[in-house]
Amino acid sequence: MFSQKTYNERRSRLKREVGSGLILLLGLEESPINFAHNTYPFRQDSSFLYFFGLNRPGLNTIIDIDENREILFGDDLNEESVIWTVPQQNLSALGEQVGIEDCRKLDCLEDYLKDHLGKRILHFLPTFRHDQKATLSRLLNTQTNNDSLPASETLTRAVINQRSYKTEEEIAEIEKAIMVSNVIHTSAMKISRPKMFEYEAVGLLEGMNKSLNSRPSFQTIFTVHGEILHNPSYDNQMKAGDLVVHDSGAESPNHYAGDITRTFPVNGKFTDKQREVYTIVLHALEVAMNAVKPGVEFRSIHRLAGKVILEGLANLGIIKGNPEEAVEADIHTLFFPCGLGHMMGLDVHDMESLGEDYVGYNDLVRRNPNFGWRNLRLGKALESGNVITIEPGIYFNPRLTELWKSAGKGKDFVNYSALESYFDFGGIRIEDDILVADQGYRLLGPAIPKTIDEIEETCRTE
Ligand SMILES: [Mn+2]
Repeated sequence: MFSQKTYNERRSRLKREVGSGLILLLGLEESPINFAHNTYPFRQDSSFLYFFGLNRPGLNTIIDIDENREILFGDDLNEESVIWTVPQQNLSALGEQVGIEDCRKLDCLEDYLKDHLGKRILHFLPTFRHDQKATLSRLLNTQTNNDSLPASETLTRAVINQRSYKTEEEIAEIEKAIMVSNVIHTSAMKISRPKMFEYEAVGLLEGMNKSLNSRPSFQTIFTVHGEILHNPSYDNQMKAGDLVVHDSGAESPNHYAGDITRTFPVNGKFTDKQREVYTIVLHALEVAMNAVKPGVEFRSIHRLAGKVILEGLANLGIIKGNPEEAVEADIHTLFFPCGLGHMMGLDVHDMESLGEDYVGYNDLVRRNPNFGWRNLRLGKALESGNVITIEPGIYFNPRLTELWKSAGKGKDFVNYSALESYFDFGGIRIEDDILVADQGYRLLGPAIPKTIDEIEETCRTE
């Protein structure tokens, strides 16, 4: 946990920005897998962590701006708990750690709301879990079903506005997470070999994550079919000549995320064809990073990366015509149908539960609804203090290619017969995490092997 001062300052600022009313900030409950007492590992809501720091289920809070009061609601463990759990701090001790003096039993929250609802503005954030929606629904004493509950736009925007700019202590946390990623990614390169199954590698790598007192910040992607962007299975047997796309992250002790992708050859040596495509993606990453500075719209950097990718593919004979015109015609989306990056912080896709468009877009920059572009989570101008990922890729997806070809899409720019020889290639993505700084960017965490030479060298050494 950070110091009490950090949480006090964060809440003070929130109160100033929201102005008046009551803020109801719900913590999360345990989430059952197959029966009530067999639960997923607990992880607190990120906005709750941001303002209250407490990673424990069964807590809710009220920030009463008008009466300048902050209340933590929760229950102390009962006597029988001595059988089941280790001693835990009681509620008032928890509150004290994060600067809250007023601590009350959980069921007092309902009474507090009853006394104040109707007379005051109530602010709450969008919910993303059914149990949260149900709790909110019960607390508001409404029959309205789930999604129609109106979250407070004022509060949502205020929270996003605070969480979008990272302080030095937050950046230090993110860098701790990337230190773990460094160990995991270099280990992945060393341990992977032909005949090994993907799940064998993933098991070792996630175990390594745990052994460093950390945990994955999202579900690991580790696949020889990198052309499928969210490939959730690890059933393939790796073979010589395959490329592995390994996209994973760790969560720091204070719950900040890292998100790193590396692509490497299973047998430790890139083929000429793989080197050619890898070089394009790495170049796109470098060009994109060098374009980062405050005031630059991220959508323009995404477009720039798309252009670099098409120029590279033109050199390989896959693209014909002018790359500038090709990118204007959205041809890059055939190879790069996802976004160049996203905000990162307490969530790997930071604040996504609060609404992607609030986080990544504004009145000046609206989301482009076209294929590929609509998956870009961040489009607006970057600002100093933002932490973002940069993750260009080239994906040779045979099914997508067939769809385009049969629809006659992109025929003026795509040499489909040349492209067919890449149908067994897979995909390549390279991803780093950066801080937008006053003059440009700062690479976060240690330098993780990234060039062809560095990767082959890492694969070679034990
Ligand atoms: Mn990412």
